[in-house]
Amino acid sequence: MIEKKVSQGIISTYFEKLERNLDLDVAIVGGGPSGIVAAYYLAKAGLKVAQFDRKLSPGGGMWGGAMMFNQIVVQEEAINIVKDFDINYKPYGDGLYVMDSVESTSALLYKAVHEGATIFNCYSVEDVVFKNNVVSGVVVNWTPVLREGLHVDPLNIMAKCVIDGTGHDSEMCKTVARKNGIRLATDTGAVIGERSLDVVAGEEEVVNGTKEIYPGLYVCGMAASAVSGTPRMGPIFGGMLMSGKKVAELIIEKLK
Ligand code: 48F
Repeated sequence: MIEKKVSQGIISTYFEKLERNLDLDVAIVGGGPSGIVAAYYLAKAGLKVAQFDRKLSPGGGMWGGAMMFNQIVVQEEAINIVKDFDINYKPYGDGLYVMDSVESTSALLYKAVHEGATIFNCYSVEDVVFKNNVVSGVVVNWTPVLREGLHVDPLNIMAKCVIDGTGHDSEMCKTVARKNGIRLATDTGAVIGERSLDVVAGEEEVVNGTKEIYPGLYVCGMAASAVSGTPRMGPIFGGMLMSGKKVAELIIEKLK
């Protein structure tokens, strides 16, 4: 009965994959470009890493380029990362390069999973596990359960480190600060909120702001800008890639 075998194949391997990922080195919340880059380098270093995105198609804001013109721009400093992912790029002058956003996003996703990271799509992270004042895991539920407002309890996934890669909303940082009355490693102790657009400052400061923002909780990408109150930068993606690589390096150093 091939019909039964097809279903069995999916169910048994899916639950084996889920069980294997109940205890992680790193849980990444959000499947945007910075988080995917982090997943790739963490997996490459041999760490057990899973990434959770609430959407059917992870990739965050990279698919659509700018205003759905599906090209993106990357600066010279990030080209080594682009090469690690085998993405085609064209020089455009002034130290800038252009890339196809669909090729770029799919390459990031493919290489991260191929390197050993697991991506769970349609998962919303609704909270963290908070033990002895350390962020120690994530609390997950199906996105459709949350959208429908169904009264269904979530599951817990333990992790030595959690990365907030949720983009402009910096959801994990906000949740941890609000629910536990703690101070984050920002100037005010709270999520400051991103500032208006400035490409040069935004790109530099998103990398500077990529850090352990609270014990066990790291922040990368636009979430790092939002938390530390630095400018947005628009559809230039070098800072996102460099932020993802930096957060991976910080965690590899910590867990070594
Ligand atoms: O915003 P997003 O693309 O993350 P990023 O890595 O990159 C930002 C750029 O795309 C762009 C930019 C570049 O200059 O400014 O905006 O910071 O992707 C964030 C992902 O996180 C998912 C969301 O679906 C998106 O794919 N996400 C957000 N909150 C949750 C979540 C959550 N609570 N649980 C699961 N996924």
